[in-house]
Amino acid sequence: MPVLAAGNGRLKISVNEAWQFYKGEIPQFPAKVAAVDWETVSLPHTWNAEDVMDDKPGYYRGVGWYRKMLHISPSYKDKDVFLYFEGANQEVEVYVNGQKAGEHIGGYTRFSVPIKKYLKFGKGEQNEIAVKVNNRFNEDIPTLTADFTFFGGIYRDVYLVVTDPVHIDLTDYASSGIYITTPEVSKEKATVKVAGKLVNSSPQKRRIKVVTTVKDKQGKTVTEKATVVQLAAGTRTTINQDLKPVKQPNLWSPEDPYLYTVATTVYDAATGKELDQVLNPLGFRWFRFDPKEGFFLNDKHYKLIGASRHQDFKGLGNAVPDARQIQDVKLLKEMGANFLRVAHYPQDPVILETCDRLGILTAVEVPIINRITESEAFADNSKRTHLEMIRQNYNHPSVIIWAYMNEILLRPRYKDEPERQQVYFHNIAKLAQEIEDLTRKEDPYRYTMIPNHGAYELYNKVGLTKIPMLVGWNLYLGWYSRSVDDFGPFLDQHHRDMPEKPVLVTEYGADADPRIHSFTPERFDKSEEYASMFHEVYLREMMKRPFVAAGMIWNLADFNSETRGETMPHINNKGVTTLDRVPKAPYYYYQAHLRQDPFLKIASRNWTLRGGIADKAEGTASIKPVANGQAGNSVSTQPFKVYTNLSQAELIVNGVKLGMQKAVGGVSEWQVPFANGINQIEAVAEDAGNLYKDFMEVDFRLVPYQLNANDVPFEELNILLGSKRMFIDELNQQVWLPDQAYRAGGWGHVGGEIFTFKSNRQSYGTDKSIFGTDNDPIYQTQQVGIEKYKADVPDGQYEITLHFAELTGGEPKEALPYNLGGTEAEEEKAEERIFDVYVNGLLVLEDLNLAREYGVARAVAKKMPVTVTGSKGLEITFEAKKGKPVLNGFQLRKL
Ligand code: GCB
Ligand code: CA
Repeated sequence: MPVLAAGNGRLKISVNEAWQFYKGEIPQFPAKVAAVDWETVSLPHTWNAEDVMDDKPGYYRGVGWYRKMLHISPSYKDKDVFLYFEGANQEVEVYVNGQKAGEHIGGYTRFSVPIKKYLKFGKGEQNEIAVKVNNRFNEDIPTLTADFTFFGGIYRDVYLVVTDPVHIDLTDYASSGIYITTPEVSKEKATVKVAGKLVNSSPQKRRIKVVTTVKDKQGKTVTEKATVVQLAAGTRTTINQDLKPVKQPNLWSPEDPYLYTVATTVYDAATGKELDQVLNPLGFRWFRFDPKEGFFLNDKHYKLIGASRHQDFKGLGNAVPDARQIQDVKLLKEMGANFLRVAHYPQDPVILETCDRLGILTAVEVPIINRITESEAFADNSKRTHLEMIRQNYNHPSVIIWAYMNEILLRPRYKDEPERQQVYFHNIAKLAQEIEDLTRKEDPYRYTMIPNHGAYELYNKVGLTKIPMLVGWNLYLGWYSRSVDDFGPFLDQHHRDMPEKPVLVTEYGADADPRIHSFTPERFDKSEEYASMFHEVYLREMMKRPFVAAGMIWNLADFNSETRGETMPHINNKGVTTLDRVPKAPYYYYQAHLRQDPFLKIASRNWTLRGGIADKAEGTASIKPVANGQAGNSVSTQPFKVYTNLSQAELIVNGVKLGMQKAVGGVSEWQVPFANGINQIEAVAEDAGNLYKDFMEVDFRLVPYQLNANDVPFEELNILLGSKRMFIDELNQQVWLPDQAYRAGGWGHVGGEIFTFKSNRQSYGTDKSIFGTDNDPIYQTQQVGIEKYKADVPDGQYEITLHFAELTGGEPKEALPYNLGGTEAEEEKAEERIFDVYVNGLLVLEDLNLAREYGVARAVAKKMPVTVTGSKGLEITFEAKKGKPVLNGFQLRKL
């Protein structure tokens, strides 16, 4: 299909509206369709937008039918007619008026179905289009397993295409039918070659003229070639055209993504009538990867820094409108990136179109992930999808790499049968070699790549670092394993062992749940602060090493992964933006490093609701901020970061200057005294006489250091037990703080220890998602063996809420398609516990057995009013009957 608009002689128009949809089989199709309980939907559409987010494991993977009546103009009787699908996941059959017109396998590539011979052209006559789509697991179709959700449906646009019987082929793997190459490009000149596939479906032989015109941005023709060919009736042919070189071409680059347009027009040679036209983009550039020095485009060195992107969006699944997808590429460009890894599968055509326009270089790949099936059908489906990918995207100047096989040795099959495993490895290498050979033959002008996970020896042993031209490593040192300090040495080892092999960091990232923060960030705590640290280190280490050609953040945005539990069930939180593309701090960090224009942003500028305990030394703070017009001098001092590419920045908090701080590695940091209520924070930097500013308001919930102090009005306390992280509950506008050991005048636990997850799956607290709440982090940590919880509140009326969840035991989880550090998952043992809870001596919960009464991993919140008298404060006592008592969360509210 034309990547740009269709020209004269060809009609291409979307048919997205008013499809009827039915989730399920229609066993007697085409009979009985009328009896089906259809609902009306519009494309793009998925049937999994909701069930992937509910508490029940799994989601519908099976058949869905779509049906639509289409009136076809009688004037198309002498034309060819096609349905063109941009993508449907993943096995598709297309029926026209009850007859099967075509089928397609693979959820991420386009396909066109000729439907002419099944159509009725009578005036007012309706044609029934029915499409059966199936997203079941099929062992012969990649992807078999992966860390993302396989949404079913016709989730991209569908078009009706009408052409003259003589036309440029749109059934050559659904490509545009035109393949443009630029074998030699320099500043002085560029050669252009075009291979065009032509069809004559008419019963007569035809003489046609094919004119290829290259136009610059202004529409001026810079080179042109006409070829006259004879097309026998009912045949196809390929023509090859060598165009006169373009002198002094405008080169395509990230700074100046200059695009030419190639129009291929087919005329009737005798009458001169235009029969068909297809437009394609053309960018002149040359490039190479050097194993020592990295990547060069047009002889200029570029460190390729960017991200991978999944195609889903909050609430929409994978059925995302074009305009929303284009925004993602803009988001990447605004980050200052110059690279997009289109992972793990080819995406909507607008993605590469936008990369061409914005100057983002790309790698595109087929979704062969984690494992293969050693069947011929699997190999055939893999290769065909790969071929579709190449042909459909052949003319995009933004594409420089074709990739395949992501982390194919992640927990390889047959781990207990070494000999069988060798055969499996051999079959993987064989398939890789076949795809490699196919790619080099199809497209000798681009690079090939396999992205591996960090099992360095294994990939070398199986040969997967030798077969492709480029080696990609997906590295999570400091996340799934070891420490961020091991990242640099890993790269150095690659370079020592394979000095001739260019290396790209095809993935790296750390989860950040934007609701979680910590000033003592740790691996797996999901705090924005840990992720920031991770990205700061990784970018620095890659920048230091010229041999590292590229780094691709995993991921541009959070994305759906149905099997995931953890703090935000079903979502992988490694995005530098959220599921609806709100930037997290690392996004701004990249802006500070990658953007050329003066840049300054508050790192956690979207963390607007915060809280903390008043500093101990009351009244001695050097400044006295005023919040809400109410004077007070108690503050909570917390670290605060600004990202900038200027040399220094200043911070002004509630009108008080906190001084200049030098930016070290793009980071300026202060200790900010937050007052209770609204705090105004302004960051300012100066460059060449211009001021650059960022501003935010922080709504700060100050908690008194002493509960009986009157410098801070006490309202509520929300405490996470067994946790060093904070949790922001936006809905309830509550800030949850980490627990502390009890201290007099304050609050805290007495006895017990932090819950540790006894599984080889890795997690901060449990990785189980918690039923009955969206605030999973409140329940995912706990104090085990707790004896008391105390709060030295003054006499008065309070409400307390005790939060519990049983974190041990439950259904064993199957090995999940992620967690690169771990081996096969195993379940930790269920612990039996029965305990009593007393509040100021009154038995409030007797024989509490969480597992028995509520089941494993279910949120239990017990709320009760309490009157405190006699200056005794509040004391909650836990008495074990069996096993160890636990407490996950504690809330205290003044009535
Ligand atoms: C990987 C995979 C990617 C996962 C990612 C993760 O290495 O290639 O599909 O989403 O790790 O977050 O675990
Ligand atoms: Ca589209």
